Amino acid sequence: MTDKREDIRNIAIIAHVDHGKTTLVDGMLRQSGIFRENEQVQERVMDSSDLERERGITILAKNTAVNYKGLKINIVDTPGHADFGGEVERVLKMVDGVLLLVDSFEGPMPQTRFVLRKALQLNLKPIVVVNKIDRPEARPVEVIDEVLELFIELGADDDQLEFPVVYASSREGYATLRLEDERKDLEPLLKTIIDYVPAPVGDKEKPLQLLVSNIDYDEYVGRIAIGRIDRGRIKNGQQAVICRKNGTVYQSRVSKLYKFEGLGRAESDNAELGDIVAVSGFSDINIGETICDVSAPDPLPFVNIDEPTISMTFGVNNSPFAGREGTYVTSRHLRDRLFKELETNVSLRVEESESPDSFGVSGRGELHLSILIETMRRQGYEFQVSKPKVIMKEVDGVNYEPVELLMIDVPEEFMGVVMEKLGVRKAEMVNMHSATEGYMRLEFKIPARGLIGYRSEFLTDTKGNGIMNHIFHGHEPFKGEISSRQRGSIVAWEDGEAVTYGLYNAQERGLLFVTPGTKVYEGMIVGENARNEDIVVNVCKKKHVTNMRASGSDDALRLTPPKTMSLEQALEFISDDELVEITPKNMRLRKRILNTEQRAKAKSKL
Ligand SMILES: Nc1nc2c(ncn2[C@@H]2O[C@H](COP(=O)(O)OP(=O)(O)OP(=O)(O)O)[C@@H](O)[C@H]2O)c(=O)[nH]1
Ligand SMILES: [Mg+2]
Repeated sequence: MTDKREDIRNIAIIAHVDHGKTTLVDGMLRQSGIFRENEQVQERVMDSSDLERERGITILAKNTAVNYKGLKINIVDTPGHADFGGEVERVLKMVDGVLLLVDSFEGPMPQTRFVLRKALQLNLKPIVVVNKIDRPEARPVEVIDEVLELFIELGADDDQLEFPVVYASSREGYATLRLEDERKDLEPLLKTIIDYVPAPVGDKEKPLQLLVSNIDYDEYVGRIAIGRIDRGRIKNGQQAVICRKNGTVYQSRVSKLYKFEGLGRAESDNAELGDIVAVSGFSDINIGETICDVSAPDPLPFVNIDEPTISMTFGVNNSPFAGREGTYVTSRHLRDRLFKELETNVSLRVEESESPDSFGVSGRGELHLSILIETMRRQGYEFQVSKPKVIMKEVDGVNYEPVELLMIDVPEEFMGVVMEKLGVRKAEMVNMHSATEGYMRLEFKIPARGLIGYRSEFLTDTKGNGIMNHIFHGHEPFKGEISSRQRGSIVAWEDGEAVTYGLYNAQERGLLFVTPGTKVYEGMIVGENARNEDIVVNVCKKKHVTNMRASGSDDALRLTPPKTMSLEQALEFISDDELVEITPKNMRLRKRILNTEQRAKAKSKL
């Protein structure tokens, strides 16, 4: 380690969901002067994909860079949602320090713990940023104590415990070193980064080593590998070898080399130790592989990514409406797409099954999988998926199941109902204390199984006033059966179009999901039965013409507005003998066995 890049700092911004990471990047970009004066720049500009913008969350980690007093700060913005933890794990290999953002009101949350643990394990220098200090309910002094406690709990060494603290408001674009200081701009934060995060060190003169931490795609140049140069230098146009994780090696030419600048990438002729670069020319390069000098193919170790906790099947759509709405509908399409996803989605697993039409897909949570489903749907894929199941593990003949740490903030009045519902789901309270303004903070250990489907119930029970967060805790012996959904499905009797008359009769049984004019098929789920059993209803049934005069027209029949479900809600709703059919235009719920008679027979055999 002879060389040091004093002109560079490489950092990642990590935090719990919504603590203000992407907004902070906005502020840094703005104040570094990369935008023209008066240029209209959208908020959270790094959240660039449609899904990220629609949901207001970061899904993929992304690189950017700002210049500060002649130095370059490479920044990686990371997602805070627990399901995308794999994204954080893989990018931490690119940086020497992290900004750990903590909301000055909420304090450390489950994902704060997860990302801090990962950063400490890699020995990265943390800077604690107490963010959102503009909030009237901010309690920065207590939050720092809580953060310190967390560091100690996670076994931080003395050096790591000496973390600097910066107070900030991402949204207002200022940072200060002391609460009483003037709140002006982000300069104090940038200065702390330069002073505290170590400059990259290594050997500039030794053969090239570049660990690929991210993959991007460009229409013109194809796959782009993104990573940091750990050793040596790279030149545009040079030959290099890729060391794969399976030990094989192949050679190709660097056809384009870029460095990050603001929101974009700038072409560059060469780069060296410490630079974070994007490289094209390697058509099937993957995350975790190392780009090396031809003379010295030495791969670098990649991080161990945590295992998936839930899984579901993705199958070819075999409903009567199959193939009508999608562009990619065959098992070949589905297979290729899923295996392609593995190249960049590092914490995902895909397995073939006994049937060529169905694949097991495992991920880190319901959102991890539902984002994949939503992305594929928008790309023109059509398929069907099963209810997510947790992944069990056998240790010495004993069944172990994933257990999550659940943190809940609720107004006191809702505590009773929350505790009751969680009890049924086999949760065990581990901590409870009162937070500010009549809120209680409750902590539970709960089987991951028990959490599936709980979120929507929780929101209803707390009238939208509760906040819940959970994170993988570990595997524990199976905690016993948890009784599932209390309601059955209302199932369509025949193929056709739902009409007011038929629906009117059906709605007496429960809550409908469809409206007059919706095309349905036998075995499709059109509503939720108030009772714990399925019922078959003919929603296509028209009124007998002869009755016309007696009871007035269809218009007189009032239908309650149908319940519209998000994809996540649909996945939570279905039972094991049901599926969700996904097409670019529609989402339908259905029984696995569509034929009413066959379904009844299958059930009687159970
Ligand atoms: N009051 C206040 N609100 C803020 C501040 N920074 C961010 N917010 C708000 O907090 C919400 C989340 O901000 P983001 O920047 O998307 O948070 P994030 O940490 O990037 O979220 P994920 O990437 O999804 O984990 C947005 O509504 C912001 O407007 C701040 O300094 N003060
Ligand atoms: Mg974000």
